[in-house]
Amino acid sequence: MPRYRYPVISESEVTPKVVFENRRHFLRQGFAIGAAAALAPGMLLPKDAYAWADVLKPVLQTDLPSQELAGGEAFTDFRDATTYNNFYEFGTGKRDPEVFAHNLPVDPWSITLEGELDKTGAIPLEDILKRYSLEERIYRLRCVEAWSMVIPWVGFPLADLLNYHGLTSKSNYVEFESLYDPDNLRGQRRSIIDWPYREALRVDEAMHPLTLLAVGMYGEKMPNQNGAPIRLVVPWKYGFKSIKSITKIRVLEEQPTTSWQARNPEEYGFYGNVNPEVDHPRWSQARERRIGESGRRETLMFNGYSEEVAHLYEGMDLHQYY
Ligand SMILES: Nc1nc2c(c(=O)[nH]1)N[C@H]1C(S)=C(S)[C@@H](COP(=O)(O)O)O[C@H]1N2
Ligand SMILES: [Mo]
Repeated sequence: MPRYRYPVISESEVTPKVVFENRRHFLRQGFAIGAAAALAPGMLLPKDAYAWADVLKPVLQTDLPSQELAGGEAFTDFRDATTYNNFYEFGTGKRDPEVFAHNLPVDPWSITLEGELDKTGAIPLEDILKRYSLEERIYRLRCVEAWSMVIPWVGFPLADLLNYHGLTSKSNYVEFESLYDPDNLRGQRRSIIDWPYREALRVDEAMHPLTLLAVGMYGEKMPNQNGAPIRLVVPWKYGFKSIKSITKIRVLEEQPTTSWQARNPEEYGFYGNVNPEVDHPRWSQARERRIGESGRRETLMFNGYSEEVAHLYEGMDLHQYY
């Protein structure tokens, strides 16, 4: 019998309440300053300073959505969701992203679209945001390390972007790349994984209405440590598929290799679907720790989104395609 280990989250790993309150205040204020400065006439600011944040501001609502929308599950504390993170560009410690992600250069930001699309090119994020209407979506995020959170995300379906740019008959896979900038992203000065962080989806997964490009959470623009300014959220897959700080989207005919597959193909498959019946080679996936709770919950097939996504994998052996 294998002995399973679970990552432990100690109480000392989260910031005290006072720091959390300050932090929220700071985030809001910082946002207001950025927006106001860009609008003030005659100021010597670069023309595009916070152009995407200006577009985002009017559509964000700083109130939390009603708890009912979470289907009876409590939201994870904003504090926990922003102080217990995986973002290896800033180091492998759960606190590293909160401590170092102020170095993430988020402005200006653009995404380059390449490959099997009718329209390709580098698009400024503000132009992307102007095209689509943003929605608030409450999704569970289940990390492969057997912890999970419930987060109100703000974003738009990836399908909207792909439809706009036009898929071709050869559009079988969608690959994503995160920012590569070792001067600012200290984790990239070490070969933790094959940088830049790369992830990919099959095109039907990418086009699924649950697949979200998120630009905010908890009614705020995306905190740097959570993948500012734009990240993926694929709620039925392990967290590593939800790639942060996206700079490139490449549509391909052949299935690409992801950074996690390249690092350890036995442990991380291409699909990464949440599946309590397929264990990670070093630990069980049957249960999870919801951040903020003390006990453990049963992990649900496809993270509880079976009704929406199980049909995508009909006839596939999920032990083979993990
Ligand atoms: N670019 C990038 N994206 C990433 C990661 C990363 O290290 N780099 N970690 C992934 C993992 S393993 C998880 S569980 C989620 C965590 O998201 P959160 O920290 O916002 O909860 O981000 C994913 N996206
Ligand atoms: Mo993860």
